[in-house]
Amino acid sequence: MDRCEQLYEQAVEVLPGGVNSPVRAYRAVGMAPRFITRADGPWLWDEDGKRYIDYVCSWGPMILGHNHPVIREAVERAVKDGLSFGAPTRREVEIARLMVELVPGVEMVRMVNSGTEAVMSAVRLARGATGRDKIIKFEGCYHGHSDCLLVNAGSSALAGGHPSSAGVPEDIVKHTLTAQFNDLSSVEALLDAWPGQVACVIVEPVAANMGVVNPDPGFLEGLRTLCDKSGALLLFDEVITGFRLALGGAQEYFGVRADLVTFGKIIGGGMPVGAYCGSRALMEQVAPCGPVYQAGTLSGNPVAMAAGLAQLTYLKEHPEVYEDIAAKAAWLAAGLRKAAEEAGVPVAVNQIGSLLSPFFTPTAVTAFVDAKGSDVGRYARYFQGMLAHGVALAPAQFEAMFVSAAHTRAELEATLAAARAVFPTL
Ligand code: KE4
Repeated sequence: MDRCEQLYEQAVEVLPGGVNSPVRAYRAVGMAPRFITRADGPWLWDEDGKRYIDYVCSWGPMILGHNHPVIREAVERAVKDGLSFGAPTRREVEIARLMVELVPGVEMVRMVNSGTEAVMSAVRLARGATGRDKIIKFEGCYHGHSDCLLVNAGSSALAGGHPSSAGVPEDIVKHTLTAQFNDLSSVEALLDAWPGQVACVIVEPVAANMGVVNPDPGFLEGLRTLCDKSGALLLFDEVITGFRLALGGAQEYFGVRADLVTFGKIIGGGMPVGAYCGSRALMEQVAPCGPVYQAGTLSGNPVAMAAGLAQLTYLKEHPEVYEDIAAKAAWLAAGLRKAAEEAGVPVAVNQIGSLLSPFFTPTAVTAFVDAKGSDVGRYARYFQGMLAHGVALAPAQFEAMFVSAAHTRAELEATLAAARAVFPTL
């Protein structure tokens, strides 16, 4: 038994599944999880001293790679002034002004402590602003673990066999309507069935929690039109795509404007941060300005703000990062397709910007049904083989791979060499 396995034995005694977030338990890939001791650039090290090329990147925040000096030094400086005050600070104003500058259509920002909290609050605001109860989400999309969004969810809820969670009362779930990603008619049917009752349509502009599935041309534009016609607000959950696809996120990348936008991950630079944003008219309905209540002890935490502000400022000053990481991801995706073809293994690799996902299926993956039909057992064997070759992928099929600015050609080539060795064994 290696040290990770020994530690896991202790962990399961005191933590449900031995983890503080389900996907980390490696249940979808059938092995004991790696316990990480440190990270630097594109690398992780585990308790057994093994080094891995990291494509989880903390599930998205580490767009510049781990332990980036600009972010580390900003945190070190902030810590010296104190960890938390429960009072407004200059940095909260600075990061909010920067997000208003960079994100299309955003006039005001409210900081919270996670993507879940951001989405939960944005849905409450949509309901409060419209006076409507229903929301429309998409099967296989994941928006955090707030009650009304744990319905046909993706990510680890799906991988773990509970896309709709126990403990959520039917009285709450009944207001959450489910459509199909890339199927505008499924959205129109729900809006027609519940005229004047849908507060918002919430979507991951790029579905990244069923694996990566790109929006069909016209899909996001179609959602915009349907929302305008029905009076529902369009809510882009950009916890993954925000500051990842472009500085202005998916709104900039696809040229489609949402009414509300949620963020997490990258805006915290690795610290716990989420945010929901929108027009002044909408956001000034949030307490203390308006009747929609939301609060948080550690919201806008000064150390977390320092990390987030450092990362967003760096990205603004180095926009070339986006072309770099997208090119790296495209090169990797092409290499994976070639390696799988040479091994005679049916693999569909979806890639957009610095996000990519391999699906073990002979078909194209353009909808949730395609992703769900992929061979998750083969993915598990692929994961284990790549890990043995020093490459740490998402420990579940219904996740994304993240490429950072710290991944160099050397790591990408090592990743392809590992894939060429592993594909023929699957
Ligand atoms: P958090 O509460 O985990 O910060 O964010 C929830 C969330 C909201 N919206 C989207 C689009 C998300 O992808 C997430 C969280 N992403 C998962 C990865 N699929 C986080 C990893 C985990 O659950 O451990």
